[in-house]
Amino acid sequence: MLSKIKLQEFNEKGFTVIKNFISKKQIKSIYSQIDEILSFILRKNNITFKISDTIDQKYLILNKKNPVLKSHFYNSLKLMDSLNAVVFSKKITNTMKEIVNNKNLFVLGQRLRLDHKEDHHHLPLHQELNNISNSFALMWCPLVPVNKKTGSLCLIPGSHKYGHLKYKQSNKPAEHHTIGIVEKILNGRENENYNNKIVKDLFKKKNLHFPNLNPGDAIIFTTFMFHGSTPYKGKNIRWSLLSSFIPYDKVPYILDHKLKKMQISYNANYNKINV
Ligand SMILES: O=C(O)CCC(=O)C(=O)O
Ligand SMILES: [Fe+2]
Repeated sequence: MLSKIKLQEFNEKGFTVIKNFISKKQIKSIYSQIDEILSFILRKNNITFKISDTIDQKYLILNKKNPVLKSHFYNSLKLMDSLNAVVFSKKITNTMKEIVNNKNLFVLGQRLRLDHKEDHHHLPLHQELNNISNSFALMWCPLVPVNKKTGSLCLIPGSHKYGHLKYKQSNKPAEHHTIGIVEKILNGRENENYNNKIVKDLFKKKNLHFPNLNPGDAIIFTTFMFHGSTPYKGKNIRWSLLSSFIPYDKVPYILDHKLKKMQISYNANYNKINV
């Protein structure tokens, strides 16, 4: 059972942290599957590696020797039964049911993200658009320790209360934004007209919250919560597990025969969607 305090926190701040949401054993099962798949790809392609190499080393070797196959591997990670077993575990689904207050969930977008020095990824601040609903919860669970220093997901607590905010570039995927970049905001280098006064006031260094998480601790946040990330500065790879948990009765597509796509477009007015 999730405590009342956590639920209250989720509703008030737009997010909550659950320590040890994923167990050491579950993390191990994911890593061991990754290890086997990576070793298989390297062996089959005659790419030299040592059995004693860590999975991070194996991944970086593949990245260097065959970036295309690295991408194929990356795209396949979400299919791993170990990852899906964790996402669909009773503990996780039951907790997410409490959080979104519905016993009947759709689960979408379960995947692993990898961030490391040679593949400098980070996401500018954004709300979670282009999903199948405007009312759901997301889980972000690092499999390595993360904090402000290592680089991490960060959030703007309470920002969900404004609902959907349209601003410059909000009509495209966050990975294509050239604004709302967390590092720039932290260093006072983003002097941008976001074309929205509320957003301008929100995207400030003082509003950014970086969680301090151990492997398996999860941060769970809601659709309109502004969040982004900074590049990983740790030695190896930041592996993180993500998934969306959607109450089935908040999905316009299942009720509106005129809708051609399940995903809600970036241009939609998310505040007017009333399912
Ligand atoms: O892991 C990250 O950098 C953030 C992920 C995220 O917000 C997303 O995929 O929408
Ligand atoms: Fe996101």
